[in-house]
Amino acid sequence: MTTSTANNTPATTEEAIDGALKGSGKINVIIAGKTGVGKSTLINTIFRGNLAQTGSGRPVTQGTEEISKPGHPVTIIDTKGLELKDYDTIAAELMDVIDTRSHSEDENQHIHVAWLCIHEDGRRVEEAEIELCRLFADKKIPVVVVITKSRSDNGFSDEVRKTLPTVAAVVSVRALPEEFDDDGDSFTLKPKGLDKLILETANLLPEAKKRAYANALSSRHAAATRLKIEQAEKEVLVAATAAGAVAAVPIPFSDAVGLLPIQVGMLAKIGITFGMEVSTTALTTLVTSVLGAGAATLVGRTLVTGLLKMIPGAGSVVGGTIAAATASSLTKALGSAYISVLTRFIEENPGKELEISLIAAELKKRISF
Ligand SMILES: Nc1nc2c(ncn2[C@@H]2O[C@H](COP(=O)(O)OP(=O)(O)OP(=O)(O)O)[C@@H](O)[C@H]2O)c(=O)[nH]1
Ligand SMILES: [Mg+2]
Repeated sequence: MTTSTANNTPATTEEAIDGALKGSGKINVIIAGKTGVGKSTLINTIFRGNLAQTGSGRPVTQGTEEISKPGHPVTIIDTKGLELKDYDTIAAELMDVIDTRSHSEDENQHIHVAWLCIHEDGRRVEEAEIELCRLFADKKIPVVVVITKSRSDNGFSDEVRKTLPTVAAVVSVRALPEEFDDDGDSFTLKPKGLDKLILETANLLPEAKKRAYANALSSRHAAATRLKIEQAEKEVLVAATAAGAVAAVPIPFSDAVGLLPIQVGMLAKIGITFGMEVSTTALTTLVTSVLGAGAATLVGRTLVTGLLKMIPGAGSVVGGTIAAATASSLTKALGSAYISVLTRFIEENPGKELEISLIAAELKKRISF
């Protein structure tokens, strides 16, 4: 009960939080395209935290800059100079960056996907863009072509698909609303294609990166919310199964606190998918705000009592033993309650940072302990 089991069940709350952090990993995205096509705007729209504006940019080579932010799992490799005369030098440098990263034993260094941005108004795929796609294909980096500032496609995306047959997807987007005034009649074109870009990119990422990706996405997009919920539900299933395994031999009620590290890990992982800052401090705050500072002992027991109230017929367990099915359902109940509180928060506050104390208070209300 108090030691880690072979299936990596955490033994302490610290271990649980650490596991949630380490298991999330990093995602590295190359974004390439001519100056002014809308790369930075796209990054700030798709990802949380105004990444391109507030993240620190580190020049890596003449043509590339790495943008990252503490507690944010995405690093952007922003590539400039696609239109410049010395494109060849810049492309060669970019390939060096890719090679160095892909040879690293740390998978968190690898490039996971590339977005090649082409301005719709240009209506043409340049030689440099064709060449870059060929290089990405050689390096086995999946590519999404993003046709930016889109107003009317008029067959351009089909042409792009034909010209760049190796790319995984072509998505037309409008990252910002556009207002027109036509002889006094004003109308607005709303942003478009962003949900599609989010989902196409999700399809290209390995399963192990889905939690990090869900974290990185801004909750202002419906597709992001959907991915966050889907991923959080997976975390709940895994935790419920682990709790069931711990209680495979019915455990005395007083030992139910042994389930706590599993539930702490689950809360942390759900918090990450919904966009919590990915750091030990932030996740510890998240957990203690729900469970209290002495989470591992007394409060844990109160939590179990509170959760048991949520399961019809389980009240009789108090004082007796907790069976696998009960351990599993109370973990599920806690997870579902947390997902529903978080979902409500992001739906009411799209694109905003999570307010942990508010969310914790709401969860406490629901599980009534
Ligand atoms: N109308 C409209 N304007 C956009 C859109 N996306 C970006 N812009 C504007 O285009 C200009 C350039 O956008 P950026 O995001 O800075 O372009 P960039 O590719 O990062 O440019 P560099 O960093 O210089 O290479 C800005 O004025 C944006 O506001 C869009 O979807 N629609
Ligand atoms: Mg930029």
